Amino acid sequence: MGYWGYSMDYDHASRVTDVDVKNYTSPIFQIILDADSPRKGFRNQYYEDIRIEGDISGPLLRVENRPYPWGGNSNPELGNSKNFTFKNITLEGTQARKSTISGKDANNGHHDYLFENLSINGVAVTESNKDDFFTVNSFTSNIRFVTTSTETPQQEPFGNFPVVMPARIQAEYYDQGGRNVAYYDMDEGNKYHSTLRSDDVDIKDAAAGNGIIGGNAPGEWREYSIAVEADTYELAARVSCAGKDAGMIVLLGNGPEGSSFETLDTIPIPNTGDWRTFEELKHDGVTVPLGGAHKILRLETIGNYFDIDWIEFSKADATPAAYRPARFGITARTDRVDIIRIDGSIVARSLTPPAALQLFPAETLSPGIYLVRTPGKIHIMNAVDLQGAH
Ligand SMILES: [Ca+2]
Ligand SMILES: [Ca+2]
Ligand SMILES: [Ca+2]
Repeated sequence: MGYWGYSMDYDHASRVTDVDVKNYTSPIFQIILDADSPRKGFRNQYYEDIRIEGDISGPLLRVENRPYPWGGNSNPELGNSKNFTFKNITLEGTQARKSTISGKDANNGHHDYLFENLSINGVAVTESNKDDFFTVNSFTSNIRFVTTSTETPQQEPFGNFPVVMPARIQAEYYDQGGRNVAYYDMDEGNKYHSTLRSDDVDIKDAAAGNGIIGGNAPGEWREYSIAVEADTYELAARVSCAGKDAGMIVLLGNGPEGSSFETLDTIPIPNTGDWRTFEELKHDGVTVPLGGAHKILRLETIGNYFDIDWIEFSKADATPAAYRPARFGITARTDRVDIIRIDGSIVARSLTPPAALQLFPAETLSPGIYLVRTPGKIHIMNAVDLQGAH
């Protein structure tokens, strides 16, 4: 692999990715600019995910402005080469000589070269050890060696455990893992500058630490880890919209990677008159055909923009264990609720009347799994404690 000056266009960007090289002993990346080249310098070249196996008898990279060994102008003036990226390049072996980046003079040099995750013989090449591997002369600038994480971030439930359904899920408590893993948002940063999360999802602050997700552009989505049984549920969503033709789909996939999504419901979202006017939309008879202890719920925008506060799954014959990633993970809505530790001790009990939940004492319900007993039913509750979130 190398540059052959006649065949390269000066301003023709190129991209080479995903290559394995074996038993090749000459320089792998070689750019020699001399007067035989028809253009001046090269630009915008991109190499990614290239693995070279074995020792090489020369340098890994050789970039020079000089007469080509087999001829050419003895005084080449070939302009500046700029903007080369070498990303995830691995030489599984040694180079016999140091790599070189060598310009001719101030007008014929090499600038803006980025080496991201370059590894030579098991050593990551960085700013601190680059001189062990590279010789770079003074007719160059902005030659950088950086390492970044190449691991795909893991998708994790926001509150450490999947939310046990039936429950209400605040829209802003989507999974952790970041862009393209736990959510997709089309523009960087939060355009509403909420402090609830700090990523690209466009969260608005509502009262008392509650978040609203706005800026739901078509195609954007967020995912939520849930535990859910196969059953038929009532689905509710609290939304607002001042536009028209808004909507979302509710999908369920296998977790935690969330593959094999199937659509549970399609929710057209009407104009509610104002972005600050919310309505609770309800859909009966939403069937979850296949349950699981760690499934992925995905909310995806299919129409125009809307705002969403939360989504809730409930069953007509059950009390929703409303999930709030706050001090306690439950809101009781029945005349009788016991919260019980796995060892059987009761930590909280509702009083009748009125139907208020009394905790014993209020601050001792630490994060963990509890059983919630309501008349005729036992539920599992995941209580989480998130610093600062209520
Ligand atoms: Ca955004
Ligand atoms: Ca958005
Ligand atoms: Ca909310």
